[in-house]
Amino acid sequence: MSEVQLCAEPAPLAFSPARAALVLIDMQRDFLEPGGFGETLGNDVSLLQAAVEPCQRALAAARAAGMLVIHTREGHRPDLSDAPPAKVARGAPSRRIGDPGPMGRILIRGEPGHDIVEALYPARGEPVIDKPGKGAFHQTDLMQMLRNRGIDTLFVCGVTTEVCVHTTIREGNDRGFRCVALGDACASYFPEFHRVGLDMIKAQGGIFGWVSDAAAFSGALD
Ligand code: TIU
Repeated sequence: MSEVQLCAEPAPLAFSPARAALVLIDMQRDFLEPGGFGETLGNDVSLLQAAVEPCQRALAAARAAGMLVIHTREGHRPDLSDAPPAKVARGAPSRRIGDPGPMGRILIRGEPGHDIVEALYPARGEPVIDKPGKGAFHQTDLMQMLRNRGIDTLFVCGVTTEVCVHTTIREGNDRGFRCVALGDACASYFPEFHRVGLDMIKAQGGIFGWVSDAAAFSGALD
């Protein structure tokens, strides 16, 4: 497929699907289901469910177009050797990273809660990036993967808009990628942060990216 046009803000964007990747950020049970890390921080996790269907739509379109699809998961080694104490110390004292929860140890790799929700489960061959931080580039091999494939444009979905999605878009923008948030395929525990988070990306002529949605993305690939 040659270049296609995407409706986006602050301006439309032409991209080549062969040089683009769909990046699904942290659609993990620990963030979307009761009992995980998100809830331990005091959040209403049901607010994130709104992003699942638009993510499914974007995922189906990217797969059908043969586009690179990358999934990320936030989490840590079982011995917590990669978890900064300043991060572990946050949240309710009895329910912190590494503590037992209803879906296994909270935000620990290999535990059920750390895995991706069933509706968006990675297909065979789709890379899954395990990241210790909020951004998907920090301490991961994402940059190498994108460089190896000649990727220049990232479509970013997932949770939460103002935390891991934002950090990843900011990191990607600084590394020279054109980053597009698919707004309805992102969600936050704070609807206001979601809205303003998307506004921040596209303000000032698209200061660090573009904002579009799952329908426009799948329509562009049709
Ligand atoms: N708490 C919150 O909003 N987010 C995170 O801790 N991680 C992600 O955004 N994935």
